[in-house]
Amino acid sequence: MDSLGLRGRLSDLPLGEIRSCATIGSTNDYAAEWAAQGAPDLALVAADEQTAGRGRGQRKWFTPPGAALAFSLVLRPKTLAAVTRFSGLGALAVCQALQAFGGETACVKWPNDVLLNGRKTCGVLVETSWLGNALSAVILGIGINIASSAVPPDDWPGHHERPFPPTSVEAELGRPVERFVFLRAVLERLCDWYPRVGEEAFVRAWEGNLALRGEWVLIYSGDSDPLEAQVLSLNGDGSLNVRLRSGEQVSLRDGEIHLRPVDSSSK
Ligand code: BT5
Repeated sequence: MDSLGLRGRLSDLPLGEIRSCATIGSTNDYAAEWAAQGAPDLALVAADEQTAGRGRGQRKWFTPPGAALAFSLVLRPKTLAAVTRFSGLGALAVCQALQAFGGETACVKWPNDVLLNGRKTCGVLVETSWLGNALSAVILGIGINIASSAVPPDDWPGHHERPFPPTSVEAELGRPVERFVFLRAVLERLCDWYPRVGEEAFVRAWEGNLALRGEWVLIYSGDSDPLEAQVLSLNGDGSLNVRLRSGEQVSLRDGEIHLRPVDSSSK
């Protein structure tokens, strides 16, 4: 199954196996099933369109045909790295690919978004499969808006008002970008960083591309009142160090956490 013709384009990358199709529910769901059936490390599944693309929690991810990149990798990490690092792996690879394409302002909004000119071009969704107590696979899903028709319309049911409005790579770069050329650029960087995801150098590269560093943000987690804090740095496990107004430093773990600049909180 390779209806997007990706095997020929990506054959020299160290991917495990490549599958692609025109329409799928969610590439993350497909990858999780494939992992259960024995998909190899760095197996890739990509789709032109997703009918049930997912974000974190109950949120939806908009992926109309012909405009976006939607793909998932099955990872079988040999060394146990904190799962949060894999969100960083996906986001850093996209961020660096955008920079290589001339998007100098590309940065990673912790934990799982990539911004270009302060707008969301990409979301990363990391999920895990377990066999008993043992991690069997990490599913790393990435959605990137390439053409402007990939951007969810305001009346789309999954739309939420956000301080980082959605945009596309082409809209921000002001030129056409061939989707699968960009996919290749992302995967090159991802395959390059993957063996080093447990290293300090990886965390420092991720941290070097963090959005909102030094800025005061509101941190939303679950239903509790937002906390106001200053973004400081990343820890080795991928958690984010912040300083509260009281001066106390705390570290945030991935999950249902959202950062908002303080001055956009009323939006
Ligand atoms: C994310 O979640 O940003 C992770 C999105 C991951 C999508 C990929 S596509 C391949 C793989 N297969 C899947 O099923 N998923 C992954 P979160 O931070 O929860 O953001 C979700 C929110 O982003 C939604 O509630 C919308 O407000 C917004 N959104 C939905 N579609 C969007 C799009 N195409 N571009 C920008 N924002 C979008």
